[in-house]
Amino acid sequence: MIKIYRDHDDYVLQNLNQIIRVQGFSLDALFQSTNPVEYLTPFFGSTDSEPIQQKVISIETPWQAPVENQEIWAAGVTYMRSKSARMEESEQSGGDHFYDLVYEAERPELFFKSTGSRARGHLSLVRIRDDSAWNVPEPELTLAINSGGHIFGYTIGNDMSSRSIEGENPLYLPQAKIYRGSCAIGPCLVVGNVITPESKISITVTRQSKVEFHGDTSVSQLKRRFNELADYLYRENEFPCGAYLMTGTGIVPDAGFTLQSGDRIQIQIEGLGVLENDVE
Ligand code: DO4
Ligand code: MG
Repeated sequence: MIKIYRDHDDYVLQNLNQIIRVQGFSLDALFQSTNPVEYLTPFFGSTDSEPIQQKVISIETPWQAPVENQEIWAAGVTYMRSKSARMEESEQSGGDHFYDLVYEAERPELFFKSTGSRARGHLSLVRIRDDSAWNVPEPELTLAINSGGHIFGYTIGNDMSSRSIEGENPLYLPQAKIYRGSCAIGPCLVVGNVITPESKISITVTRQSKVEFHGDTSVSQLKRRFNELADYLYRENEFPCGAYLMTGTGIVPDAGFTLQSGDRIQIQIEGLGVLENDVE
């Protein structure tokens, strides 16, 4: 397992206790490689690599989102909890039936979420829309898929969402999902098979030092297989620099909860670390 952290234009790679700052590394090249581990291994023996201390990698270190020219997409209604929450929020608009249908359908819901330049990294700010009254974070296991459609790694994604806009009309989904500061990715890209059905996903929202919301789930609750989601994304499409695909949320706070400015969001996925962002 190799972890890749992005520090402006530099990259820090970690393989167990070996941590190096590397020159000439490109995420685009990694996502274009047919064998990502083979692409990464020579960096650990290279004279251009500078060994650095373990303490550089701590939860207090800000990192940029590990994204270059990868598009970031998302899957929806892949957990029972997401289906039931969406059906509740859209009952009045008559949109509830669509969520029921897509949960059972062979074709998953997939939507465009962000470009790399718009994505926020670990310890940067995420936003809620000024014209939205009901807002939530969505903690999502995120797949790294190479240009050939092969899943080779994982990261943590936060699919920030407006539930009021989404609930008003399902056709407003892009406005509920895609706005400035609506996507966070990080803290790093993990290359390797680190995720199992037992992997736990959890989220804590802290407001003025008090836990306002906590929830958890596990990957076993995901209704779809990773390859099924990746295959649908790549069907009739091409991703010359690969793509990230958020796999949907299995944790949705009850209707009384909405995010506020100043809230701290911590998303933890076993094997991947913690992605922390405050709300602007
Ligand atoms: O259909 C609406 C969005 C669903 C979503 O983002 C999720 O289930 O995570
Ligand atoms: Mg989502």
